[in-house]
Amino acid sequence: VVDVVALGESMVTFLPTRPGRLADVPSFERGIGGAESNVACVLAAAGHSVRWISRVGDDPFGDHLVEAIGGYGVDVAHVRRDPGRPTGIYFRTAGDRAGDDHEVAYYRAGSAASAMSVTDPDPAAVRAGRVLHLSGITAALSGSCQDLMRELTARRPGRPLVSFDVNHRPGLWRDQDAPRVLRDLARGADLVFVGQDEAWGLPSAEAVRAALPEPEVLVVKQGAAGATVFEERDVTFVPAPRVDVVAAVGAGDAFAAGFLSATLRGLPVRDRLRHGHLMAAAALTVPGDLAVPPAREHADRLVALDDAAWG
Ligand code: KDG
Repeated sequence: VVDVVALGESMVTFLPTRPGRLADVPSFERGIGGAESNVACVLAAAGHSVRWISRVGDDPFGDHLVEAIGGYGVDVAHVRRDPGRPTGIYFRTAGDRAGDDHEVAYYRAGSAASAMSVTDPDPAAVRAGRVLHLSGITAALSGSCQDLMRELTARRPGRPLVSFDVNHRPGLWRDQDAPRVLRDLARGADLVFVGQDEAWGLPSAEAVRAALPEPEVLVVKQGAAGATVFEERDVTFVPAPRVDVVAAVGAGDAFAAGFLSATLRGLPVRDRLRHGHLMAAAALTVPGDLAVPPAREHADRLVALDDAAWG
């Protein structure tokens, strides 16, 4: 049994080599992106056994994703190659310091991953972890992917702990009611991550909890301020460290990985949040979607700093 299975589409990412509008940028640097594989890579770097499940094209970008994600120590044996559909790619700018105005251009419609369904990938491989990590992005990829997400978030006896990051990406949802679909999926999960800015227009973390009472653990991320965890009767807010943001993309994934890692290690709620913030800080301070996170011993020392250091 692996610690975590993460399922979702990954893409080769192209980052501009200088600032400006996508329309003007003359050259790009290659990276890797994909919310769920970002989580998988950070967890593997933190010493967990992790499997990434997906589909990629039988093409050079598919080769690159499998090699790069496998290079983090993630098990990629269950990534299927599709000779008839391409690997998705995307281009993006870094945006302003908060990452708010970054431009994204996806080339992923009809991708190999969009053909995922309730029977492909192998259902047994998907349920083989202690934790199954999913995100709302998958539900936007195709009808068959949305069916798969409904199946994986259905409450059934013996399923792994289902972790769900809402990850509302407005550019992927055409005429569908994304907020409703995402809220329905979140209801079926055991652990939910949601940013206050994507939380159905609700004004506070408490309002989000009132609207989403089902998950055992609900984490509401409040941007640069910090994050609040709701579990049973307990409510815990932990501030985030102040960092100079280079690019915000990928910070939510890193946060989820830090929180999940600390959860798997049975750490108290304050430390689970601090591990999330630390991993997010590592991702916020690099241009790419994925940063090399601090090693576990190093992260533990930073988490143990006194409250004054944590603000
Ligand atoms: O969370 C970061 C992801 O958004 C990025 O890596 C790409 O998965 C991605 C997406 O669909 O936007």
